[in-house]
Amino acid sequence: MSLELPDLPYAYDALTPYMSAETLRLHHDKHHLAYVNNGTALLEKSELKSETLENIMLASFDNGNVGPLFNNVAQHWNHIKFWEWMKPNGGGNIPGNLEAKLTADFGSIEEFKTQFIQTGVTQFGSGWCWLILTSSGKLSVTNTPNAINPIANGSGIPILGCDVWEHSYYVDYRNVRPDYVKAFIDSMVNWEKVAEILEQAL
Ligand code: MN3
Repeated sequence: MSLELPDLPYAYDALTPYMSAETLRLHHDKHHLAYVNNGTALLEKSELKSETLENIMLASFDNGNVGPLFNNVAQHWNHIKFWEWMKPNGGGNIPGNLEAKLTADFGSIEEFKTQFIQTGVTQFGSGWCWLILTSSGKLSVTNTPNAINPIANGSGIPILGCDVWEHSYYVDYRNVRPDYVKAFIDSMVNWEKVAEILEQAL
């Protein structure tokens, strides 16, 4: 598996005013590229280099005792998905099947959003917050530190994820992480993509 930086699926200024072109240039062209370059250099020396991205994450997770190979490869996976989980004019209407499942498992869309934002805000330090499909077939929200994701720790299938590292919001929101996660869920999420991932997971 060679690691390649994907193009952003939209223009750098496509998510304004919720996420600026400056943030996307730094985040995609510098941070994501660094994970690709560092992961590539580490994979060259690894016996895992011909494995799939998911297998490399699983094999290098080591029960949470993660090293540089896991961190860079998992961050590569996390960011490929993160770019796809957003779109211009995002947020808004949630497709019927996903809306019904969220309502069934959280009680209401508002309750889901409240829990997702709270889960993002309470991740101490760098990390991610997630909507996952658990092994019991229910949607749930969870957070993870640093590069760890639900595939690696086995908590569920990631349906949606939000990067809550400071590099994701500090240019636009400074220290106010709650406003960023709220803007993500209300105005940036590509719900059609999320619904598609849920259908595949079910
Ligand atoms: Mn990031």
